[in-house]
Formats: sequence, C-alpha cells, structure tokens
Amino acid sequence: MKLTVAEKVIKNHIVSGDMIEKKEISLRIDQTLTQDSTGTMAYLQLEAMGVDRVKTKKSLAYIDHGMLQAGPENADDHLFIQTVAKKHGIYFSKPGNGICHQVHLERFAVPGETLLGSDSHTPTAGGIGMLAIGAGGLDVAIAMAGGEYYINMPKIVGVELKGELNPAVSAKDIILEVLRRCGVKGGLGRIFEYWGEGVKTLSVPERATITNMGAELGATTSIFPSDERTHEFLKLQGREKDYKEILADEGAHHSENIVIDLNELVPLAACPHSPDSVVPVTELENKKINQVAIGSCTNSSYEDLMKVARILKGKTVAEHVSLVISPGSKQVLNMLAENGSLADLIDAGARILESGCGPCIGMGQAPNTDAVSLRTFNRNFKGRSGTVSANVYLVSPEVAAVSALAGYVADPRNQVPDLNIPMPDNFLVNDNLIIEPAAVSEEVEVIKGPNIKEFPLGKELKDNINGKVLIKVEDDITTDHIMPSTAKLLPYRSNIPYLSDYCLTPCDENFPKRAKENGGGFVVAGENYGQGSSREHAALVPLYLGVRAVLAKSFARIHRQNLINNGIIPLIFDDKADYTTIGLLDELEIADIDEQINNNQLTVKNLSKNVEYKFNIDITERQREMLKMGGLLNFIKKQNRDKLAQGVK
Ligand code: MIC
Ligand code: SF4
Repeated sequence: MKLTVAEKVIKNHIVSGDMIEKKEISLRIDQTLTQDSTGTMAYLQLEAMGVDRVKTKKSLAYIDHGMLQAGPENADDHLFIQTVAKKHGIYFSKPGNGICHQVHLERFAVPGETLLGSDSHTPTAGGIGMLAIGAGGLDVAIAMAGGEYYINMPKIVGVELKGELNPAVSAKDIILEVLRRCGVKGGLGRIFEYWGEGVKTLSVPERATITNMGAELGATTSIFPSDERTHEFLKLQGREKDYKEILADEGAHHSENIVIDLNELVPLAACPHSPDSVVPVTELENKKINQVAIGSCTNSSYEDLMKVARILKGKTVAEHVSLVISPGSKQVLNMLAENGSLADLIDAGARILESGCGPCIGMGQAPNTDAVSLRTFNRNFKGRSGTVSANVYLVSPEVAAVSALAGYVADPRNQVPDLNIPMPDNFLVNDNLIIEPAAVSEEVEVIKGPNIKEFPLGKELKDNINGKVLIKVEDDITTDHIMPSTAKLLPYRSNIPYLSDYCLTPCDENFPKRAKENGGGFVVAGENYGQGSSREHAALVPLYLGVRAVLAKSFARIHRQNLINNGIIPLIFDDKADYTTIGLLDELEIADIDEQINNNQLTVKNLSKNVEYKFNIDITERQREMLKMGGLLNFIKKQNRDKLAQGVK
C-alpha cells in the first residue's frame, strides 16, 4: 500500500485499531510537552496517577505563558512545575528560554516520531515531519505515564504547493489562504499533509508557521515531509543525528485535495474576530493602526525577525504606532543580538519583550480602547488581546513591519529591501536554560505554593440527570470565551475555584452565579463549540460549576475530548432546528442514561416546553466507559486497580 507521510508515522506508532478513516486507533507517544498554563493541571494529574518516572523517550515542561508575574502566583506555578519535572524525569525549560513550540522545533522535535502536547499549537513540530498533536493536560499526563493516545483515524487532506512565493509574500499567507478556503471548522477529523514542488522552497521554520496555524482549522494536525531542507535545519542546529528522510510514496492517496499556486498568492490578513475572515491586504490598505505586535509561536523565528529587522533598519516606527516584538526563543534573540539586528530593531523604536507568548495570550501589551492592532499571531478572538473593543488583524511579519513604519496597513510588495534571508552558518546552540531531571527522584521535594489547589473530579454517571439550561450560546464559541485567559486570570490556572467566577462571562456575565444558584445544569451551544485552545480548564471549570452535559450542534476536537475526559457529556443535536426551541432556564431531563448511552442515541426531555429532542453522542466504547465512571482519571484508576487485583491473584 502506498502511504502518505502521516500514514507512515501512524503505521509505525499504531498500538490498536486499523488505519481506517473515522475508526478509533491508539498511538504510542514518543515525546510530550507541556507549558505552564496547562502544565500545572497536567502534573497534578500525573501525581494523582501515582506515576514515579515518565515513560516517554523525552518529556519537556516549558515556561512561556504566565510570565508577567504581577504577584507570586505565576512564580509559584513555575516552581511547582520545575520541582515536579525534576522529580518525575522531565526536562524543564526555564522562563526566558522561549515559546514551547519554537524551542521544541529548534532543539527537540524529531522527524518520524510522535509528540503529544498540552497546547493546541503542538502541530508546529509537523514542520519537521513529526506527528505532533495537541491535547488536554490529562491526555498528556497519561502519555507521560506510558499510555497511548486515542484518536479516530483522520482523513488525510493533501495540500499540493505549486511554484514559489513571490518576494514579500510569505508562509503566513499560505496558511491564511488555507484558512480562507476551509474555515475554522474545515479541519475537523483531518490531517493536512503538504506536498508538491513548492515544499522544497520552504525552510523548516516557514513550514512550521503553516503547521502551527493549521490548529485554527480545527485539524488533528498538519505535517510536511522530512527532506533535504529538514536535513539542513537539523544540521545547523547541531542535531544531524536526528534526521531521517520521510517522504510520501509516489501515488499515495489523499481523501481530499487542495492545490495552492504559490506564485499567485498575495499578502493576506485575517480580519476581526476570526482567523478565517481572510482578505487580501490590499483591501485594508490605508487603514490607520495603533499597535503592531510581532512574535508568537507562529512567526517569531530567526528568519521572521531578520526580515523585520531588514525592513526597519534605519527607519522609525510611525508616531502613533506602538511596535512590540517578542522573539520566539533565547536562540533567536541571541542570534539577533550577535549579528546586530537587535540594534536595528531597537533603533527603529521597537519595544523588545522577553521570549515568550506575551501579548498573544493577553499577557501585557493590551492595546488602547477601540485600537486596530496588527499581529503576526494565530488567533484574533474578541477580547483575547486584553482589550474587548480592539480589532485584531493577523498578518505576516512583512506586512506587520511595513505597516508599523507607515502607520497604516501597507502592502509589502515592491517597497521592501531584499528579504531573502539565508540560513545562518549555524544556529547558536546553548541549552543552558534546559534543566535535566534528577537521577534520584526521592531526593527532590515538590514545592506547592498556596495558589496550587485541588482539581475537581467527575462523579459516576447517575441514571437520571435533571437541570436547567444555564446558558445558550451561538456558533464558534472558543475556549477563550469559556475560560478567558487574560493577564488577570492566567495566574490562576491552578486554582479552579477562583476561575469559576469568570467561566463563560464574555458570553453572559451572570453565568457563574446562575450555575451556582441552580446547583449546575446544562450548556446549549451552536456549531464548533470549544474551538481554539487545548485548555482543559474549559471543561474542569464547568465541571466544578456542576455542568453535566453540553448540548451543541457540533464540537471542536480537543474540547470534546476534554469534556469526556472530565465526565461531561457532549451531546450533538440530531436535528439542528431543535436548537432554536430550547430557551434559557428550561428544565431538562435525561432519563435512563446508562441504557441510552449504550445506544449512542439519547432523548432529552424539555420539561418546561413538554417536547423531546434527539441527540447522538458518537463515542467509542472506551469513551463510554469513561463517561460512566466520571472521566478519564477515574477510568485509569479503575484499570490500575483491576491490574493490581489480577497481579495479586
Ligand atoms: C492559546 O494559544 O490559546 C494557548 C494559551 O496557548 C492555549 C493553551 C492554554 O490555554 O493554556 C492553547 O493553544 O492550547
Ligand atoms: Fe503561546 Fe500564543 Fe503560541 Fe498559544 S498561540 S502557545 S499563547 S504564542
């Protein structure tokens, strides 16, 4: 059988199931990564599983999100993660070392291996030919413990790249074009595999920009082949030994096909407030801007920032524009410092931030009221910048830089210097901010500051569930709506009770109060509920508030799994028209749940309106068991107890 790159990696890692579209398979995981804002929960869960040392080839704990440190909370989280990592055999990347995805690509990602990360942009490593998937913290904890990762075999979408990009058109424009065509729900249940003559024209960091933002399609992951460009990148990183060629077999089959002629692409921008609201930059030309932010795991590589430095060199940022730049990693920042480009950026008036997520997740640099902010990031959901009234446009570094100078949205074609940035002779390698795990676990004390609180555990499913509709929301509700992550809230990622007062408040500020007064109940939602991040908090916090089921037209992949992992039932309307008839505070009942759930079909009675709705749940046998037991952790504990009991016999 002729295989694609993704299929080859899957085939090498498959533990159970067959590679048949939509059928459940489980994969052996070689590497894991966590970052601090999801990591605290993942490590509390690892501890709860009673695991001594991780069983993966390599596991990393990065600190890159909560770095504002306006109080002790973030630093307490960092200390917890540092000590828990040291104890359990996990490498720790200190704050300042860079954004997890950028550092992982540079220093750890290996073609042909599997990576599971508690961050939705984990597919960045697909740029190097790794099968890299984003998941909730609990799934990552299980992978660290040596468990497999379960998915339904995705469809493989072949994205053929023809030709070559024109000057000042960039990798960001390729992924914006894919988003323009497929939309934020278009990737569900799919892997986007890039192939064709255009692939070799793209460097590994450019490929990583594309696989990174493939997360915005809702895709399982995206992947490039591992070829001579991959070889070149790994060699310059001093990691030639990690190289392995992985090419698709000639004539390998893709279930769906997309063709992009790179020669015809133009600079694009995603308009507020969705990454798929894509238009040519020319349509926005001369729009006055207030802020430009360059960085994030999408566009903060050495190559990206060198282009920006070339554009800014000898010029000055427009009077009314604030330009902030957050380099993706210590390696990138250090190389810019060494070759003088950092001086060019500073000289032009850029505000240089430390290497981390920074403004991408609202950690500082919130723009002014009603601002127009141009960002090289991957998400422009309303309010994510920290300013609810701001309008955020997602663009390439080239567009961002020329616009920062002009003070207006500008087209970089024909007005910029030569942007052909050759690969450096060598990347500057210094892993002194990577802390190795302890040889003897017992010697390490795990330090838990007062901000580290217990997390809620789901309960066994009762046969009948009653409750009120606590909120009704529309399509495309993101996890940033469900559990906002501004500078004020991110420090409380290990404190579920505190976060509970902010759950779903961007949609309805009375939701937490209503949920508490009614002792929990139901959430009703439109299409693609839970799109965006992998944050498990978007399930854990509703669980804490007593949410038992979410009734939606459809769900985003990671969030749906997070709901199941935490014992919340994700129900899908059989007839989408029923959505309109359910009202806020309607009393709902699901009876005989145990039996109904076995049939994958559930009837929900609306006692207030005296009508019945049909839902399907479309879960696997394993997920069904999990829901019955109140979530994945209970399920794993039971499995362990069973194994122990068998051993005792
Ligand atoms: C994001 O970009 O939304 C985040 C913040 O990196 C999240 C993780 C989180 O919420 O902690 C993600 O992408 O999964
Ligand atoms: Fe960090 Fe932003 Fe990337 Fe999320 S998308 S990992 S917040 S840089």
